[in-house]
Amino acid sequence: MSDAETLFERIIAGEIPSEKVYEDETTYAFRDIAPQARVHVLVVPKKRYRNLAELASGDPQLLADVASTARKVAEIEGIAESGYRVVFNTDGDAGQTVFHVHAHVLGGEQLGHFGR
Ligand code: DGP
Repeated sequence: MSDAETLFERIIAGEIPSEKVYEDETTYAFRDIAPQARVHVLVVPKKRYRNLAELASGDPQLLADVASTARKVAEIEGIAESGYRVVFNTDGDAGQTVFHVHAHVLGGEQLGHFGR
């Protein structure tokens, strides 16, 4: 992992404004700037790992915290019952653009199926 700070460290630090949905000791959740669904919230661990694979091997408890925050976001946003999707884009073919692992929580409408 490079030491270069990513956009999300600056968002977590409040240096770049964001629309916060939830925060606790280890995670921060905020609205995506370019929503792909009626509800589109990003959940990030405050400690940076590059992607899901590095988070899973480096700090499984923190991955569990991210999953727990995704569930809380769904409850806060009122989509826990209707259903929602949680996505971790990982590197090149998935189009990951910010290399600070984040879960996309998507819902609030019928989502299209996976694919190209
Ligand atoms: P990914 O492609 O999985 O790396 O997703 C990065 C997401 O980050 C993308 O959906 C757009 C979002 N994003 C990029 N810049 C900003 C920003 O400055 N503020 C917010 N709230 N979201 C951002």
